Amino acid sequence: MRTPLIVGMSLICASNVMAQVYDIPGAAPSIDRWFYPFAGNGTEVQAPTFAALLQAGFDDRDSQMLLAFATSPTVPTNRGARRYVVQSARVRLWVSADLRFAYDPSWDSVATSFAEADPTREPDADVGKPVEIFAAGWRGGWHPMNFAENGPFANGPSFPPQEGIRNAYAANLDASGNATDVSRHVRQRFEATPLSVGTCALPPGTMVPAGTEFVFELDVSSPGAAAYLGQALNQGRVAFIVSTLHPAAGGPGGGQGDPNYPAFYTKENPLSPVLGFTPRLEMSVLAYPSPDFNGSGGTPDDADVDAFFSAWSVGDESADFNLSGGTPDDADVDAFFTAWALGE
Ligand SMILES: [Ca+2]
Ligand SMILES: [Ca+2]
Ligand SMILES: [Ca+2]
Ligand SMILES: [Ca+2]
Repeated sequence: MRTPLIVGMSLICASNVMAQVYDIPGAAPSIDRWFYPFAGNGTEVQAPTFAALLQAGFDDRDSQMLLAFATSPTVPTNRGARRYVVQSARVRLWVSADLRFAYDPSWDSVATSFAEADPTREPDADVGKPVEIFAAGWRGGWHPMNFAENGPFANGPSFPPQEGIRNAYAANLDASGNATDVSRHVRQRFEATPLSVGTCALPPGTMVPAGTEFVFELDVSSPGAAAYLGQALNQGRVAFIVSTLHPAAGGPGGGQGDPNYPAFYTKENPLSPVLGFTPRLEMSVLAYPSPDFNGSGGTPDDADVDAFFSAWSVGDESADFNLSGGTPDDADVDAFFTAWALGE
């Protein structure tokens, strides 16, 4: 009866490939969407970001850019959200509109965006507003895996305009990676915490020309970001929102007058492939083995313990559960049972 044993071992190896760092060298987005009540269906050639500060009926962060990137199959899925450690992650975007905003490389407090007459308003210490990237939060039954690039801005009508209805939103994260909508944080008077403030090669305060590259080096070390990214990698798609608090010129909701806010190339822009301006994600991920050791899916159970010890007892590298290298030892048993008891 050797054959079943061989089959069993191959399953073990298939579900627990050796300790590995996976690199996403520069993925194009599956979604780059101007996320705005009156925008189109995801095929726009640029995505503007602007604010409708304190304007009833509109979110403060009125016009956002939704980005989603497939991380699978480059990074294997279903190891369990806690089994991924993102070592680095950055997003690159290119400015599509010429000389419309000044470069601000640092975070600004929400109090700098309060009304002029508000006694709690704080002066902005540096010229301009930062370009920020946030985790994406979701409502209306949507999530990164079921939302298409032409998915609905809101589940109900977008007109007349309403606050707080967008299906994807710029989010703060708690320590478990849970999202809170920051789209109205100016009127709700709390700070928004992006994953990164975009930087470029210009001196601070400079008006930004079209074609300027913005790099967002994501904070991957905070517990909330680590949890958020782990959940995304476990499923196979990660989503972000790019947002700024540049007030739109013109009437409520923006869109009139001379624009003074950023806009970014999308993958649909005919110039993006020519000039290399397609948005991209670069990510390096350490993926630990899963306590679902036999790859059966579902909650790890006794069969996974058996499968682990079958590999461990013969010194198989798949049982190096803590990725320390060398022959699997007692520390790997501890690491396995710690993950097994957590159910992931
Ligand atoms: Ca698009
Ligand atoms: Ca500023
Ligand atoms: Ca299993
Ligand atoms: Ca080890």
